[in-house]
Amino acid sequence: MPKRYLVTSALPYANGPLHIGHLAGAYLPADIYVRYLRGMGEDVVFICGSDEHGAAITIRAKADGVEPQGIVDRYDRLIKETFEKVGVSFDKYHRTSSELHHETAQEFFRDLHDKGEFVKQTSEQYFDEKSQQFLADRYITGTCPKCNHEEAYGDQCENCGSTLSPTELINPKSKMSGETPVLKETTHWYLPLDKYEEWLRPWVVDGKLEGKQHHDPSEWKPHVLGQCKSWLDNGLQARAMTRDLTWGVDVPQEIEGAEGKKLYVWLDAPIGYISATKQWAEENGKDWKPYWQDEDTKLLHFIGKDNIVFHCVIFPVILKANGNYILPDNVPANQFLNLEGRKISTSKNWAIWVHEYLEDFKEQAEFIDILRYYMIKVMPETRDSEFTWKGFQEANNSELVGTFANFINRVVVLTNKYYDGKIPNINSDLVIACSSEEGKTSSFDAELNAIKIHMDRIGEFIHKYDFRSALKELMSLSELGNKLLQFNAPWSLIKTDEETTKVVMNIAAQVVTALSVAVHPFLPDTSDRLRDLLNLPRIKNEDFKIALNLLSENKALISAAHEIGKPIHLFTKLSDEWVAEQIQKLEDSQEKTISYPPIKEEATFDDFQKMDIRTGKILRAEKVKKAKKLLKLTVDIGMEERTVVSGIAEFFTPEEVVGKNVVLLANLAPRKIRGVESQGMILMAENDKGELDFVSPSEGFGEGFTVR
Ligand code: B3M
Ligand code: ZN
Repeated sequence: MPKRYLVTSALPYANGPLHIGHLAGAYLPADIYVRYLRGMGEDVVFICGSDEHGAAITIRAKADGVEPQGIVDRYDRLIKETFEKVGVSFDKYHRTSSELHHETAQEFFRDLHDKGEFVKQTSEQYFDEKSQQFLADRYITGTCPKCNHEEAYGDQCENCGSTLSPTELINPKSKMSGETPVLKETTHWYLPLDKYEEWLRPWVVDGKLEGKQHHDPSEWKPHVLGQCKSWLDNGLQARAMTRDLTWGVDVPQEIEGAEGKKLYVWLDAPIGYISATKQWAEENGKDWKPYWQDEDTKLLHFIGKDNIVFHCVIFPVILKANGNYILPDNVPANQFLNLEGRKISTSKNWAIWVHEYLEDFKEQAEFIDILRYYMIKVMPETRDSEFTWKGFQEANNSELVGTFANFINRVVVLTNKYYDGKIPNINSDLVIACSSEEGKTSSFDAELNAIKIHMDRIGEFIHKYDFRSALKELMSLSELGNKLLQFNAPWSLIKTDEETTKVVMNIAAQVVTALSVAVHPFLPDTSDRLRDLLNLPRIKNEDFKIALNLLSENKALISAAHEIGKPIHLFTKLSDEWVAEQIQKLEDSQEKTISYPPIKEEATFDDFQKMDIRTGKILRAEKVKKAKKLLKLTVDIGMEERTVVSGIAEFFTPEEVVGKNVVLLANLAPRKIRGVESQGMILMAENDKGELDFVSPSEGFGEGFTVR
């Protein structure tokens, strides 16, 4: 048994929001695992954070005309907030742009450098003369030499899947400037991965490290092992651990030739797990070292399948080369989640963005957990899987409403009706009908044992990273409750045998209480609502274990005479129209990919000060003859009236604009437009389709106040 657990989820790139594929891949499974461990009273730390370096971020920043720091600040905040709302319970969500991370990553680099683990090599790489920089693989596109796809990347063709190197591309183009790059010499530090094969192969294939059994390789998912083996079989090669970039962690400056060099993002990002743990320890008065350096720690990386090689080969090599660190016990990577028959695609906007989903349904508390439930149900654990809104509806209607909520509701209703909401006191020797098989008899103790068996099995599946089966087991616990009611029919039994009815209803309440505990790792919010309904405190660490212990001693989870609340709707049905609406929304979003114009050149405060901007109110408006786009407006700016010719006629009629509060650039040089002198300019907001709208101060702020 491990003494403690360190669980990590892949650090999301801070260059865009999270979609459901991310959630199902690396975050939900880890969250269930960790919540379960906490419930069992284990010592566990759950780590994640934003990956704020790498080519994708610089490209995004360039495209938006902003600094990379602006991009990462925006998405770090959004991603962190999304995780919180959807209940992913990291102990620390950190950032790789933090100082602590830069220091930690540099220390690693320095250590490996001083130990002589790197090989310095000079090679020719593509250089963009226009933007004066070397181009990392992802900054170059061109025609794939294998399939002739015209938009292959420098490291990979997404059309045929081949791994490429930038010099293989036909017609290479720089993504920074669009120019054809030239080859230029540059020197980098390489990690000769092949040098480590001697221990790496037995570690991956047999789970053996230095002759000792390190982990059980049969616990690794077949597709993870398969990918690792194929990497090993294809022969490992030296991989550059530095890049010529302007954004990232600096190569420690005292190392000769460090100038202008940054750490390769795949060297720095996994070290982010360590710096995040350090930050967590500092904030909580703990020692981070045992979590990374003590053999008794079980280290687990939850990731998506595109990150397997980095977590199973490159990062372990780095940890082992350092010498002070443990290696992961397992890397339970998931495959990909597709959406309505297509691959999720950020660039094509074929995705369900988690923050948008949360915003759309923020009024209905249960929607967070319906999403969690359905994503666990279709989690791509061993093969690619599929999210459909129809499936989402079915999971909600038949399982969450039909099985889970329905059972709970019946128990709450009957307990209120028969016993004023108080759990009945019972004679536990009485015989009842068994919940598992019609016609068999059972007892209070036997039913508690049946509950425990389900809860134990939930744990066993979770330990095997089989979250889909764990969820099914949870549902069979509700099913047990439904059968208990069905076979004992308390609604008729009460007419002939009140005492036995009490036993049935008491057991039913035990099942509901067990559900409130067992559902917590999967649907934490539902657990909270259920505990509130039962008038029991919300779930804390160790509660899963405490419940198991009580059950094994034939003790009740909820005691006689305890008063529960009135019936509530935990989940409600979703209609076919609702499903159609969601699909429509997805289709519509296809056209809605917004492109933002780049930020203009910097302006000084003095530039801004030159402008005299005032609030005003439109008094009169008329069309300008023979000009489809123009309206002639009379604007009251307090001290005087101005005539302004404005190009808004395509969007507003004269009648509509009279009375509008507007913002006016008042010291713009007057200009004759179609024979009318325009004395200023109304400021309008313009969206990506070129549609205009007024920028309007509130009523009472309308006439002649300054805007600054
Ligand atoms: N940011 C890649 C990804 O999101 C990368 C993971 C880092 S884990 C250390 O797919
Ligand atoms: Zn190709």
